[in-house]
Amino acid sequence: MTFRRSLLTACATAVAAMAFLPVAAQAQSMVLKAADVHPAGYPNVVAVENMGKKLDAATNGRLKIQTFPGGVLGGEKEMIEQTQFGAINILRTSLGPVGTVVPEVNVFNMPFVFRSQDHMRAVIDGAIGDELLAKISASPAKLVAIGWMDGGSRSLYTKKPVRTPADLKGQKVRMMGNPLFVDTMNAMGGNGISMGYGEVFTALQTGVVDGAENNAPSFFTSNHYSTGAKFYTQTNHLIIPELLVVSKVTWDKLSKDDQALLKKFGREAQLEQRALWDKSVEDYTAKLKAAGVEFINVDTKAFYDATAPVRAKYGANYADLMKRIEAVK
Ligand code: GTR
Repeated sequence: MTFRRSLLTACATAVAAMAFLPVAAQAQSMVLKAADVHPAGYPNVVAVENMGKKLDAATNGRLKIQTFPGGVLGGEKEMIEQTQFGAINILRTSLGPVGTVVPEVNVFNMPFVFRSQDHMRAVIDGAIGDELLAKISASPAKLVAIGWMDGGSRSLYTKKPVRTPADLKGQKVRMMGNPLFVDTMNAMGGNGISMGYGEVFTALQTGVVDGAENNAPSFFTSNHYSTGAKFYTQTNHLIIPELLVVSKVTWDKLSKDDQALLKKFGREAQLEQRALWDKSVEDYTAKLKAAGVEFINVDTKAFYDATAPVRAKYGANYADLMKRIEAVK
């Protein structure tokens, strides 16, 4: 073979090899769409915005994040679906509705599974938290989980004061989209009604529901307190972490280095959100009180006992995991 011919053959082989290179090996320029149901300024949204700034700087503008806050791309159920298809690239969502596509995460979604917010944090910061992120990513749900976020603890707000499970009788209470939560409210004494976050304000206003449940920052920023649902019973029945996920469709288009950057900045966003979160719980608690919301302290044991069947039902296949969670100090 002449020198020229061997050179040509070498070039042709290289071109052919390049044609078969997975797309992921090429450096992509992308504006990643990041969605959240919460408004601009909410801790989760701010943390993802800052993640975008770091990504932009680290890739010289090749990768950017454009945030779509305030639920403009839909409710969480719809946004999860859009993320699975790659129409949304990055999603910050409660773990609640993720339980419908990755059933294993429902262990974290069960009422009173965590003793306190500190207990929940110790679990997500440790081995169990890492394992669960890996399980979500390895599941067929097409979501790559890159970090946790705090969702505080959820308590009940209603138009009539509630002190015991009996007070919830006949009250329709909005819950997040996952049958587990409807079961939880029914076990607590009320009638659980599942609907998207964006529909709750009107449902409260028109009396389609009598109450809902959430943490203080969500209760305030959603304006739900202004619908007459001003009795905030401190049941703390759900302490659900939130999740930052990347669409698997998007993930597979990124190089290994870009994936590593997203993971790194995702973890940093988790820590930043936590610091912002604690401050926002304080601020919004004060704002709710100033707006006339009545905080009602209750003995949560009655609600804990009432929800035992829900933990039994959804925890049945995960007895070991539940024991490990309980053992975390
Ligand atoms: C919030 C949570 C949101 C959303 C919302 C809801 O606490 O941060 O992701 O799940 O609750 O009740 O739908």
